Amino acid sequence: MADRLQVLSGDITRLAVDAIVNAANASLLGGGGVDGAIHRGAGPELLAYCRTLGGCPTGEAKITPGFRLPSKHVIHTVGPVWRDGSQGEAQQLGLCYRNCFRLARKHGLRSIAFPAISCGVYGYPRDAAARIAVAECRMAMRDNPDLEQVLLVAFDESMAKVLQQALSAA
Ligand code: AR6
Repeated sequence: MADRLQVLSGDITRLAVDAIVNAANASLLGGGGVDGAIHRGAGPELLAYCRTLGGCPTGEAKITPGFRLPSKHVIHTVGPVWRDGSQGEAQQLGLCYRNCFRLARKHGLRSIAFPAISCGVYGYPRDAAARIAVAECRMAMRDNPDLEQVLLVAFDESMAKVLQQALSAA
């Protein structure tokens, strides 16, 4: 099981997996960070498609094609903005992962890559977010044997370290 869940460093938009996850905002109309990179990689067709979706509340997820990306699909989810930890942030972040995995199962996906949802401009403390990510991935993989590969993608080495620590701690 450990092999099916891995930490990877690099640019998530380069990955040829069944789905990459986008850390989007509620409009689903693009933004900075990983969201911007995904829209640049997918091309304008993604924005046109997203305009038909009517946005996405925090904690939920919506699936689109990957268009010009090497990944077949993009699963867009909206992480919580970190306030002080007492506003349901942990529950909402857990829901993001859960709803992405629900869509993966519904669409028969076997490989999925996540960025560190909410760990950029949304300000979620990285170690706490990494623990949630690992726990949710493990649970989803237990429930869905069709998931062959789950990648936690870090864009910089410090995030990779935090994710790796969470992976080996549990
Ligand atoms: N590949 C993998 N990870 C990346 C990439 C990439 N190409 N680019 C950035 N990251 P963020 P959030 C990492 O800010 O905190 C957007 O404007 C980054 O280093 O992209 O959920 C949306 O539209 C960080 O570790 O997402 C929303 O408004 C992680 O991805 C808002 O930002 C998440 O950082 C969402 O904020």
